Formats: sequence, C-alpha cells, structure tokens
Amino acid sequence: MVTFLPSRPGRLADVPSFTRAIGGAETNVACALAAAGHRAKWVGRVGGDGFGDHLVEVVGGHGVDVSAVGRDPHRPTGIYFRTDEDRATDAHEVVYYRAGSAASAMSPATVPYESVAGARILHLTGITAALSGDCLALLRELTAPRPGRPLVSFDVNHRPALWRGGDAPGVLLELARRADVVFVGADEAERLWGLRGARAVLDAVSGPEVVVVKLGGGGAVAADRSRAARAGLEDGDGSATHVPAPRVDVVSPIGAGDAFAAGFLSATLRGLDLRARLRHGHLMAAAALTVPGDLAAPPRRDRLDRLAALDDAAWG
Ligand code: KDG
Repeated sequence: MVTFLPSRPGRLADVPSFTRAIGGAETNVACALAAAGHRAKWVGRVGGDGFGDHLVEVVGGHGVDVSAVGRDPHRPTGIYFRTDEDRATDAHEVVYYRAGSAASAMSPATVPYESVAGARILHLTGITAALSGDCLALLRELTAPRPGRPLVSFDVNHRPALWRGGDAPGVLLELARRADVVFVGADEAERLWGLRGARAVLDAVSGPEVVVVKLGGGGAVAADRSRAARAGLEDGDGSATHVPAPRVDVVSPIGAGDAFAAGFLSATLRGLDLRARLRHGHLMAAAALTVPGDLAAPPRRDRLDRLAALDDAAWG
C-alpha cells in the first residue's frame, strides 16, 4: 500500500498535510530482507494508477524482485492514512482506503502456487486474510500441505478495522496452525483468543514448529517444537527461549513487527539458533522503532552479528 504520514501528531481532522511513503506488512518484510542481503520477491497486486507505479518502483528500488507483482487496471492501489499519538489526547487513528483495491482482488487464480514454489520461506500475514474472501482462499491455498512447500511464516497482524463482522479469531488461529513459523503479539493473543501469557499461546497454536510471542518492550519468547521434542521438553517451560528487547528511544512503532519478523527470518535462513534469531529480530526492530516511517535501513550484517553475540549482561 501507499501510506500517508502526518506532518504532526493529533487527530486526523486536524492534521494539515501528509507525506507519501510506502507501507504494507509484507512489503516491509521483503524490503528489510533484501536490505539484509537476501533474495526477496514480493508477490502482490497494485492498481493501474500512479500509486501502483510508485510502489513497484520503490519496492523494486529496495532490491526486491517485483516481477510477479500484478497490475489491475480496473481497481485502485490500496492506501492508508495514520496519525501519530498526541501525548495530550492519546489519539491515534488509522484509516484504510482499500475496500475494492487491487490487492483485495487477489485469489488463487491471480497468484498461482508456482509463483512462490522454489522459495525457501513464504511470509504471509493475517492482514491479507482480512481483505476479502478471495484473499483468504489464496492464503488457504498457499498454506495447504504439499510436498516441497516453502517454510510458511505467518504474522498474525490482527487489524480490527479490517475485520468488522468477520471471524478474526477463528480464521487467524486456523492460518497460524497451518504455518511453520508464527509471530503474534501477546496483546493480540489476548484480544483474539483470550490467551494470557506466552505458554498458553504456545500450547493453543499447536501446529507450527516455531511460535514467537512478542511482548513489546518486554522482549519476545519463542518455542521450537522440534528442539523441544528432541530434548524431551514438550511439556516443560524449558522449551521456550526468552530474549529481552534492547532499550531504544521510540519514534514510531509502525513497521517494527515487520522488521522483527525480517530479522528473525534472516537469521533462520542463515541457520542461526533460536536465541540468535530472536536477537536479530530485536535488532532489526530497534532500527525500525527509531524512524518515523515503516522502513529503516537495517544495521550492516557484521554489526548485527557483533551485537547479537554480546553476552547476556551486555545485551540487557
Ligand atoms: O506493520 C505495518 C503495517 O501495519 C502497515 O504498513 C500497514 O500493512 C499495513 C496494515 O494493513 O495495517
């Protein structure tokens, strides 16, 4: 999507002007992975309008393969506006203009499985599931078990404004259970499924190999079932790894979850262990937290590796 960033905090009604930027959870992850030195491809759909041109140009400019992005001359590119929290009023608004957008018309017919086959990781989010019945059918198709399927990464990304009248808890749990790696915020898990605490989430979302529960400033907890099974730890707390988040001066939290997923997946592609994957997630998220837009240039890989290797006392 194209996103519009406000010129100052406050209510949408009071913000005088906005600056165009790009957003969208999946594109954020793709751009961050490309910046981290991986080959990344975005399989999306934009309108035949100038916003679509802009998105393809900017995402491609980040080094992401955009050859599979579809153009729909009959539908607009999705856009959204958001406001920044006004400390006095606590106001924070997000307004989407994406009903009937090009992306909402994605379906198993417009995105054949072949366009993702061959990838090592396929990253999907619950936002796409909320856009339309066709989009949900597409996610079901892409997450269906089949030989040689890429590792499916699923970020729950519950956006209440997109789910009015829809069964967000049921659909998002179903998709999470079909994935191999799941990211969910502790706050989302409580709002959606009434689950409190990382342990309860890990038990309820029972399908995936790896479940990551994000605790905001409290860090993140992950469980790797294969490792737990090998160690005979399925039922014990010993199977979960907690890594605290580094302290940063937050400018905007938008995009930090995507950066976290990109850092975690980058470390997964490099075969690093669970603790290192969580640390790489936090380090990429820290970069995104300190800029106003969705995307930040991640630190160089050698710097990331040095920081991720700090001992626990220095990391804390
Ligand atoms: O994670 C950041 C995204 O929320 C933002 O870019 C917009 O994808 C978006 C959405 O639908 O909320």
